[in-house]
Amino acid sequence: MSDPLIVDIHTHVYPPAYIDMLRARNKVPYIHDPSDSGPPRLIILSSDDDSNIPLDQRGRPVDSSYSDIKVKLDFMDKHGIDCSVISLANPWLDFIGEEQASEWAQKINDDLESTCAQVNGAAASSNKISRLFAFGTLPLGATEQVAVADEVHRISTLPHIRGVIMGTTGRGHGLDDPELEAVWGALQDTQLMLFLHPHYGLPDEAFGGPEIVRRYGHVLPLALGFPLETTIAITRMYLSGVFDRFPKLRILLAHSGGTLPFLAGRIESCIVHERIFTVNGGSIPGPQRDIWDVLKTNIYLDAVTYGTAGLKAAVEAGGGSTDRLLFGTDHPFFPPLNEEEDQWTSVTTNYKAISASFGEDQDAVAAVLGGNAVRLLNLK
Ligand code: 5CU
Repeated sequence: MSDPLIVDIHTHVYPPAYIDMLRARNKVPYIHDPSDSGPPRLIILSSDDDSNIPLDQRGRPVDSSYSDIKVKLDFMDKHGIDCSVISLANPWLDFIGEEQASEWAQKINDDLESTCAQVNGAAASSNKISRLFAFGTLPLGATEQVAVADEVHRISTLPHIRGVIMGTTGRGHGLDDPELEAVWGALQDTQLMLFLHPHYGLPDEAFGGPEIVRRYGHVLPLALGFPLETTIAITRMYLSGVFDRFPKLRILLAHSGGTLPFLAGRIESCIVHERIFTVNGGSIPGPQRDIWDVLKTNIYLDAVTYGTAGLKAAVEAGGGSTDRLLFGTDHPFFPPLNEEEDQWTSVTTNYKAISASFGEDQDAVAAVLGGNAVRLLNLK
């Protein structure tokens, strides 16, 4: 069998204009340039902006890998990645309100489109597939939800946009918000994939308070807060009947669905044992479709889980076939701590987990590494 195509569907960028905007801010999210000319600090998580930590050490260092597409292309070459579907990194445009939200969304989406066009135009014609595609971003803070839906329709006509990335708060009130109905409708009509990604984690109290969070750096917010945030968001969306009203939505969940594959049975069982949903005074029934049906029909999972147990649960939750699981790296997050390292451990760990989980079936490995992305996102 020839080498499989490798497609990275979980890989982020901050276009230079977005970096400049973060640099001009002094509250989360922002970039701080230390006085000692050390590397700039990216302070985007609420737990990053801790007044007990000196400003010059808050957050994490941010280098050109976050914004320079050439660095992304080098990273792809180094890790054997043929094609990447790039997306704006968190917290996207969540903090930008009203008319500025639409301006920024158009700017970022047009920038992503032209970056893909330029890179693909310059790439060797012998490549098996174009180098770059993108998930667009949405002006979720716009005054009217129709402005968000309009941007979905607009970007669906751009040649390299294959979906949109969205955080778990939607328009600020979670994904069961009626204010998102027009957005779900637009996504269903255009069949753009929605890449649902966490950013806010859980309140510090869930981990024992800020001191405990600080003690363990980013481990609690990223390892536990992010996946639980995703699980809560998609569960609220499901409970409110979004998948009954929009049965053709396509959603890609970050980090293999957080903990959804493991908890789906428990969610289903609790619904079956819940007599009345108190929404609207108890007159609204719970979801009509069972969660297993939604997992098999509407939901796709990335393979960014760093272990065989998570990957196997992801496949099992989707009905046992590997055709809903898609390789990703999370670049530029989780760079090696030792700069001498050639390949990133965060990436090789995922490659190894895919091989250890499905290695007996080379077709399954090829599907997860790239075949599924090519088919589902119509990559050429
Ligand atoms: O694990 C991840 O996906 C990330 C991410 O996307 N952004 C971030 O700030 N940290 C980790």
